Amino acid sequence: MGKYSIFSLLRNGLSFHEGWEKAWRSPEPKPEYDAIIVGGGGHGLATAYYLAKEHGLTNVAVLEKGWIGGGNTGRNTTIIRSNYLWDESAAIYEKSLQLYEGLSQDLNFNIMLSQRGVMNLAHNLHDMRELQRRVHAIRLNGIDSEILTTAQVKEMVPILNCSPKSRYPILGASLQRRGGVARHDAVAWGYARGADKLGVDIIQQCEVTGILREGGKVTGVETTRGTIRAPKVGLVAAGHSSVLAEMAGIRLPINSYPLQAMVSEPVKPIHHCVVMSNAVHVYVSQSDKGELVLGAGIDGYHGYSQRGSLHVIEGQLGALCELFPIFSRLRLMRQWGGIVDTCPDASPIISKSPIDGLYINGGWGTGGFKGTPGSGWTFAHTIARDEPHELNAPFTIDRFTSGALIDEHGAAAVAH
Ligand code: FAD
Ligand code: PYC
Repeated sequence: MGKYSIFSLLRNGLSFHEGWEKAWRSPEPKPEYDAIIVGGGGHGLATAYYLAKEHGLTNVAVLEKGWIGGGNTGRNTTIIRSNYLWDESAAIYEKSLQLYEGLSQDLNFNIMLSQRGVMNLAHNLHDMRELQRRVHAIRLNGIDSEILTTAQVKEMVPILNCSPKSRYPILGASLQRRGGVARHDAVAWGYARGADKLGVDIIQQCEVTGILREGGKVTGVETTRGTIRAPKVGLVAAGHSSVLAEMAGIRLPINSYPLQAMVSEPVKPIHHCVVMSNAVHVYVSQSDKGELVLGAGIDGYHGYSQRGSLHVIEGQLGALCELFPIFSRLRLMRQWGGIVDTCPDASPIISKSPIDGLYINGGWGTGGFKGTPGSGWTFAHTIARDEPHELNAPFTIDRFTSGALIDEHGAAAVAH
């Protein structure tokens, strides 16, 4: 108890936090590990955590070129849900949501999960039919999802402009009540702390610059901190998946785009669920601090900048003010971007590769935060056993040559 008392807080504050126990170590890289994970975002850290926890593989390093969670993990708008069309996607995203539901307890770290509901608006007959078809498919998979009438939408979100005369009339919506938000940094930090405690080395400021191979097998990586050897290497570098794969001579069917978001000044609680509009490319939730968290679609051009274009912001804010006239006088505080790697079918790759011991996880596009626990859990299985779990077996690289695509453009929602 004394450790957490007000006196302890004061003592640590006055001593410039010198006495705090670090949440994870900062070790020097060893010359060799049993497995290396490239990328210290949520997916990479979750993979390392489950490798250690579920498979007893603890001689593992996570190599991160910047700081953990500094990529898309710390830049996303924190929406989680499992309302996908196809059985393959429903299974893996639902596994992820279920892991999220127990994650604070599992990691003993509050990820601030708030299952406040995710609503997708329909503005025309096509939207409505797509949502109805998807809600039926989701329910057949035993996952919660429902269709709302315009009146039910208005009751749940009174500040939405539901007038039939509005520029974007609302014909109805889909709702997943178990969907919501979770604190993105906490997810990365919780997994980092959990993995570190199990013996995983988390090595920041360590960029992978080459992938070592001998006789068709991976043997390690070149980094800005020297050569590190391992018989198993997992690439989990969203935003740079194809750059990393190229180092091993593999060409991925991935396109990289900036995706941006912004927050308003904080206001009193006014918006109690997540509302997304695919057709007009805007979505909004309210953070615990009171800021409105606003997102849009991807930029129109490929790029590796973490900024985004002004015209996307103009379109997004125009749509926001049509849908929520009450927000038109809000001031915006910050805007930023991330780099999203999109696959042609808007589904991820969690797969073995043509090189023995090299595994690839990427292409989560605009929607991988919700997938973080499920991705790490299935990728750890794939790496530890050298074969996919049944949940990620459909998400191979081969599907782009076999034709077994998993088209999720509808469920990928606003951002595609
Ligand atoms: P990252 O967190 O990007 O981790 C990859 C890491 O790899 C980075 O830290 C990077 O520095 C590192 N790396 C790259 N190259 C190297 C190298 N050569 N050597 C070592 N390390 C390297 N998804 C949702 O589900 N819900 C949302 O609401 C949502 N909103 C989004 C909003 C925005 C603005 C953005 C940009 C994305 C959003 N996403 C959302 C998508 C989601 O953020 C990503 O799909 C997800 O975070 C990917 O996680 P990750 O751990 O794979 O990637
Ligand atoms: O996948 O739910 C999502 C999402 C919301 C915003 C960006 N991606």
